[in-house]
Amino acid sequence: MAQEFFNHIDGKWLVAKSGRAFENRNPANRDDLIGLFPASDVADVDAAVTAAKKAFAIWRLVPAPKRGEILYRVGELLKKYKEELARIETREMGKVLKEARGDVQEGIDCAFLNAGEGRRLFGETTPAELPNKFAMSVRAPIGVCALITPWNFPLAIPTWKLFPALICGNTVILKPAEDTPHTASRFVEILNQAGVPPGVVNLIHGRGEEVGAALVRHKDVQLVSFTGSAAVGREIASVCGQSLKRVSLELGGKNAQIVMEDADLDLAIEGALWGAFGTTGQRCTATSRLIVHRDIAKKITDALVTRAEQIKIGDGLDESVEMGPLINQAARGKVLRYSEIGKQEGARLLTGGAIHDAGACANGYFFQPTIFAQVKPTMRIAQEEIFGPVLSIIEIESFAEAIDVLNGTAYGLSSSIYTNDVTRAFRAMRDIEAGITYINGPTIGAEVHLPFGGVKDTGNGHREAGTTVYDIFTEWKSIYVDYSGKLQKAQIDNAE
Ligand code: UN1
Repeated sequence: MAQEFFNHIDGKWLVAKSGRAFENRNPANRDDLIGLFPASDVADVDAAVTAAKKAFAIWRLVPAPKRGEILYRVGELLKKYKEELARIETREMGKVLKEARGDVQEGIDCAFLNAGEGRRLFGETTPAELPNKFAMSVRAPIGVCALITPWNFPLAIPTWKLFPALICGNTVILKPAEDTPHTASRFVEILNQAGVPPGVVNLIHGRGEEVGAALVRHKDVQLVSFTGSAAVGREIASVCGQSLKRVSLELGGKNAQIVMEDADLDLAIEGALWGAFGTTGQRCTATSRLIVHRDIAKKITDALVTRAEQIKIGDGLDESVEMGPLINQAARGKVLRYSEIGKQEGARLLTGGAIHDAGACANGYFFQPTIFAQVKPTMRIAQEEIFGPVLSIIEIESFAEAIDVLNGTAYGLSSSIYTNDVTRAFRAMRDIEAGITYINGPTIGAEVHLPFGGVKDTGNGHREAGTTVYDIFTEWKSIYVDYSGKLQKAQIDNAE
């Protein structure tokens, strides 16, 4: 019998009201059934929103430092269960254990960062323009927040959204991706253990088309925070636009690493391998384009191909494995399609480009590390998000051309340049159109205390993490206190 998992509404673990359930299987081995999860619909969403709305009336009045104390306990428990959580993640998502531990660590970092914010959440006090008058701004919670999270960081991304939402006094409905519901269930158990009161965090499993759509349309949901594809992001934004709901979107990327001829080439090669093939290329921040000066292109390309072919592919639970599977059949189909498109467009396939189903990998969604050379910046493989282990190498002749090529896509999340020329480094920091720029580091590896997000089609202007995330999860309220005892008219009584 498969293990059964539940929704969490108002402190209770419940099956879907319809009684339906869906299967969650290991992408490294389809025969491994992880469990059955509720296939929820609008009725379950309604119940969760009602619970979150009721809990908000109480939670918003709990002093933020007290809310922070709960988050400190959550951080301690995430530390305690780090290994268990990492193994759950690897089994349902496929990333190798070392990376799954990193994903959990990002959640731990996020817990402590937000716990501390419970004693800050600073506003401003300012002088007033009239005598005997006081002015300040404070942050106020928004209400019920829908958090719709992806499968590629099954713990870290829910924590990026949920901890700031809670510390600011909001209540939430978490809707995790259908491919990684187990990590989310275990996470919510831990939140309960830490003392999060009933109704403050509700968990609803199910499909985006049902649960996500119902959340986005619900009149009592005040905010939607979504990480996923640009196509779905556009749909969510247009629905939220109709009801003027606040919406924060973290969407795709087509991130590039530039390597100039003056760079430390060994370092650049290490960076490109990690950026392109880490997490099987399934990060929004993954390195998908390598923009290389033509004088060093051959050396870099040869080394990358040799190294890519040595990457050990397999089940991420095996500590010696370096690259796990793709998340599901559809994802692998997409990566295979793009490999075909690259060939048809005239790029040169140097290695990979095919499914990997040898030996123990026969039952999973594995794909070979893939490298294309002679890629033109306008080709589809250089423009569209693939979300897999595919690297396109583009040669350039100058620094200016490198920046133009890097900026020449619809997205702008992460970016990187390898150079030892300080002038080029500073110009890149200024001229690259992206939310994140690394100098002499790969495009992946953002830390939780700096803003995370991007420009252009990567989002709608918000930044998660850092201190900027609190602008997503609060309303600013300006407060004036007049203690003059008389009517004072701003802009009029104090005019010249
Ligand atoms: C993502 O892929 O959506 O910067 C998040 C990084 C990680 C987070 C990635 N810390 O690669």
